[in-house]
Amino acid sequence: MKKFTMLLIGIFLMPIFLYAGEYKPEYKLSCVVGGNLPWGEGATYFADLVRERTKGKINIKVYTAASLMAGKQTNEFLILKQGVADFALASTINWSSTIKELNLFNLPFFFPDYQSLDKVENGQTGKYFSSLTEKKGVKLLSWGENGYREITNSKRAIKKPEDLKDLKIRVVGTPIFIDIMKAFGANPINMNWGEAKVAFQQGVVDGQENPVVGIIIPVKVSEFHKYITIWNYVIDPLIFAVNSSVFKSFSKEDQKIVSDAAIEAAKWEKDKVRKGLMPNDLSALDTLKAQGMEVTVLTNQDKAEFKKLTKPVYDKWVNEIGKELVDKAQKDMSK
Ligand code: X2X
Repeated sequence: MKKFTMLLIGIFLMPIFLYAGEYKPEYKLSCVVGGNLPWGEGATYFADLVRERTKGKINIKVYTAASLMAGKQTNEFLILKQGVADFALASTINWSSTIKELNLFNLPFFFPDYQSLDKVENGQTGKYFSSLTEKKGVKLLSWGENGYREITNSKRAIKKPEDLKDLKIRVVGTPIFIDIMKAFGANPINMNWGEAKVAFQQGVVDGQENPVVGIIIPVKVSEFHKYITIWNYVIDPLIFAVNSSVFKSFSKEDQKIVSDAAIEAAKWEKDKVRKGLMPNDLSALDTLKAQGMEVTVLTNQDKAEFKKLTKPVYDKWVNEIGKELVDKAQKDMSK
C-alpha cells in the first residue's frame, strides 16, 4: 500500500521535475533600440555572459528595435508579462504607461544627480519596485541606464521657457511627457522611437529629448538638430528583467548565473553611458560640439524657471504615483 502511494506521488510529481529540467532552445530579450547603442550593447553583453556561463543552455537572443511589439514601445511590459518576451532590457518610460508608479522617474527635475538615483535604485524604493513587478509576473534583475534626457531642436538655442514656445517636440507616448511639454508651452507630438529619426529628417517635428551618450551622440541627432540644452529634466533608468515563470523554470544554479550576469551587465552599461557626463569629465559635451551642435548648459537658476512651470504637473503626478512612494524615494536620496 505504502509503495503504491509513493508510486502515485511519483507519477504526480514527474511532470514538474520534467518541466524544471526543460529549457527552451531560445529565450527572447526585448530591446526598444538598435544593437549599436550602449543600451543594445548592454543587452548583448548580458546575453553573452548568460550563454557562456550556462554553456549554451540559456540561449538569449536580443530582439532590437522593438521588434517583439511591432514598434509599439509602450506595450513592452505587457508582452514580457504575457511571455511573448522572456527577458527585457527596458526603459522605465516605456513601462510607465502600464505601471503608473514608474512615473516616479519621469517627475520633472526630481533627481538632482546620479548619486541620488543610485540611492533610490539600491534603496527601499528599488525593493518596492521589485515586489511590485513580481506581483505582476515580472522579476526585476538589475538597474541599467539610458541617462538624463536632454532636449535638442533645429530652430534655436533653448535657454528660457519662452524659447520652447510652440516648438513641435517628439515625445514617447507616455502621458506625463505630454503634460510636461505643454507646461513649457511646447507642442508635444507622441511617436514611437522607430519613426522618430525619419520625423527629424523630414522636419515633421522641430525637436526631441533623449540622453546624450545613450542616444544623441551615437544616433547622430546632430545631423538634424543644431541645438542641444543640457537640463537633466528627467532621468531614464533601464531595467534588466525576466518573466517570473521563465525564471522559476531555471535550476537554482542557473537562476544565480542569470541574476549575477544582470548585475554585471548593468554596471558595465551604466559606466558606459555616464562616461563624459560627470562633473570631473564632461568630454561628451565636446563630442556634441565636434558633431556640430551648439551646446547650452542650464544653471540651477535657469532650471528653476522651467521647474516652476511644471509644478502643477508634478503635483498631479505625485497624486497618481502615490505620495508614500515619492516620500520613500526622497528618504532614500537623503541617506
Ligand atoms: O523612445 C525613446 O525616446 C527612447 C529610445 O529613449 C525610449 O525608449 C524611452
